Amino acid sequence: MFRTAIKMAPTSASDIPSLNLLYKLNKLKVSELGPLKGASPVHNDRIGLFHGDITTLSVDAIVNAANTSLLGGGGVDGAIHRAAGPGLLAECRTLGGCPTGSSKITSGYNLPCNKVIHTVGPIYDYTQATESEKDLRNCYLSSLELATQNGVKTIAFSAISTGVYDYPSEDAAHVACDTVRKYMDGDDTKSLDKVIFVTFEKKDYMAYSSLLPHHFPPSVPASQDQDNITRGQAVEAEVKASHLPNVPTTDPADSGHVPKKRSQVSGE
Ligand code: AR6
Repeated sequence: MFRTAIKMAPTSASDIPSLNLLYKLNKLKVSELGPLKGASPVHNDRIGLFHGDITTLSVDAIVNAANTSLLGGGGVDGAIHRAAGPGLLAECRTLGGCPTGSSKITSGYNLPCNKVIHTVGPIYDYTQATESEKDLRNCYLSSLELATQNGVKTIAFSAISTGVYDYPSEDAAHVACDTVRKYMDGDDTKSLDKVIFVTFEKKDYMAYSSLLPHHFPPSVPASQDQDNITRGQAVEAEVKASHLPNVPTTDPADSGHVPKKRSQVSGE
């Protein structure tokens, strides 16, 4: 029997719900931890949450969780290389690798995005947690800096290091949210139109759902905001509702990713 692969239409940045919309629709709840000191709702229209395959996103740049060789691997790296085609590997071969915590940029080739930013996350080390956190922070920061330097307006991050590299999901989501928020706080020119956090496995979706409201709290309690929803916002909500992630009950079909097996780590 023949099986025909069904290619999903790419999802654009504007199709991905912002935190403001997720709060209005009650898809994101106020954090039980309360807002982080210094956190505010100012960026909530420019932060998005997507649950699914990053290779389907038609944004300016997607961020790959690569290894120091930059020559491909499993997990999201493998998915990106498969979808981009051989041109991506050919360009990666010219880059001379990349150290942990740093990032390099290439074209997107057959992907619906324009650019791929390849960042190298830390292999999580419980005995050197501070070092791992510093490296992960630098991944997000160097990717954001590269994005700004290259005129990238919409960027989607995979959950760096939370797969084969074993970084605990909640700790990694905290680092991701904190680094992005601080970068946006300091970005007076508003160089970025949208920063999207992409989650693939349920554990990462749950981590972001609980930590995003801590770092990017709603302006007013969600219940009051729902009462104040305007007609325009209601239409916007209806249009985007079809793209909203439901709380997943299972993990997505494998994309070459085998979670949590140190023996899978190669190429370093
Ligand atoms: N779309 C979005 N996210 C995905 C996808 C996808 N198609 N596939 C997996 N993820 P991992 P790491 C998520 O293991 O931990 C590679 O072999 C996944 O659920 O891809 O940084 C590299 O070459 C997880 O949340 O990257 C390196 O050797 C996140 O992507 C090594 O793995 C990162 O998981 C890097 O390990």
